[in-house]
Amino acid sequence: MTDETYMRRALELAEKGAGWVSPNPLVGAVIVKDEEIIGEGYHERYGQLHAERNALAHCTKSPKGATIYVTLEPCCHHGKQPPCTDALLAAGIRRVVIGSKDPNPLVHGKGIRILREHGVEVTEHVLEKECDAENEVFFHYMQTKLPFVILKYAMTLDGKIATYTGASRWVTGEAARAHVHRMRNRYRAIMVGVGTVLADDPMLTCRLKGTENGANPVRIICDSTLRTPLESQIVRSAKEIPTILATCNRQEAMHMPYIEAGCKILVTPEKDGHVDLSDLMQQLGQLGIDSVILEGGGTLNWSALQAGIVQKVQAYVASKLFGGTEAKTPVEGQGFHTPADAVELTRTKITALGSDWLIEGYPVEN
Ligand code: AOF
Ligand code: ZN
Repeated sequence: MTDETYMRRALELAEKGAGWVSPNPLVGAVIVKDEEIIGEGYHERYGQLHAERNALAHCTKSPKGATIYVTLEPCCHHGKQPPCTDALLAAGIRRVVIGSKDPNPLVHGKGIRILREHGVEVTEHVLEKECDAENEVFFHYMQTKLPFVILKYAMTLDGKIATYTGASRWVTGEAARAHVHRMRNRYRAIMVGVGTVLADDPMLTCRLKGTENGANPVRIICDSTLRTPLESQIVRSAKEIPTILATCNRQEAMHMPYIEAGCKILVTPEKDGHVDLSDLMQQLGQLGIDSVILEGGGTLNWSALQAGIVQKVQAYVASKLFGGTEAKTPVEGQGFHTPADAVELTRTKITALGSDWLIEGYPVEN
């Protein structure tokens, strides 16, 4: 077995924390002695044990002299949990194999240094690209204090998100829709415009199949003038599922009924007659929200692209055609003047989901 093989297992374990550790990183750890895995663990819940301590706790044999594979550099600071470096040294771990360096300034390289100073052999950069990708949200949030925003939409092969009558149930098939719900579990918040609430009265919850238990995302409605109906499903369930209304309306008397219903109100300056999305992202970041799925209509999506807040695009493409000059498309607004002005995506990836496709990519910063 190679270092990569064990690191791949550590990555699989890290993934199990998806949806439960935000805004902390997803971290997995595997302890190996004499070519045998003697302990495994991952960061399971925010505020709880880190991956390394969980793996040590699950060891079936003494970890003295063993090697630990961990997807992220072990921490060396006191946060909600004590330093993992202390636990590794106390357990007599002889070698530490690391995927990503921790971008947290309290750790960043210091964890590695402490281990080496104590005579532990440290191997860095094993499956580093994969480990960095696993924590793309954590890296972005740690470095910018802004949420990682995923622009998500489902469209037909001719680029429509609904028929000309506005009907959108369903554009894609079941496999793609199940994937959407896994994403709602994975990311911390979901954002729509008030138009979507008025048209569809959605719940925006995470509904996973079978026994899988999904965490509901925080729901954010961009509603510059506060038109969200008090009797909408989202407002009526705001005491159970965190809900934020982002508005330019500063009249506190207008806020009161929403606050009484359990909603949180965030006021932003006005930008072209809408909520200022850059300002909103700063406020969400301060609230600890590390990631947002943007399921806007075409107007909100265009504003988000123009504001430069989008880190990733996820387009679900159905193998069908709706046609119609009036049928809505994912990104509306004025649009760019020339092809040279376009938002370009890099590191694109395509995945088959039943008879549909998921196309993902990262906007190139201009
Ligand atoms: C690790 N293993 O499993 C995790 C790490 O408040 P705390 O104590 O949970 O600390 C959170 C920070 O610790 C987080 O920002 C990151 O730097 C590191 N997370 N480190 O070695 C883990 N979850
Ligand atoms: Zn730690």
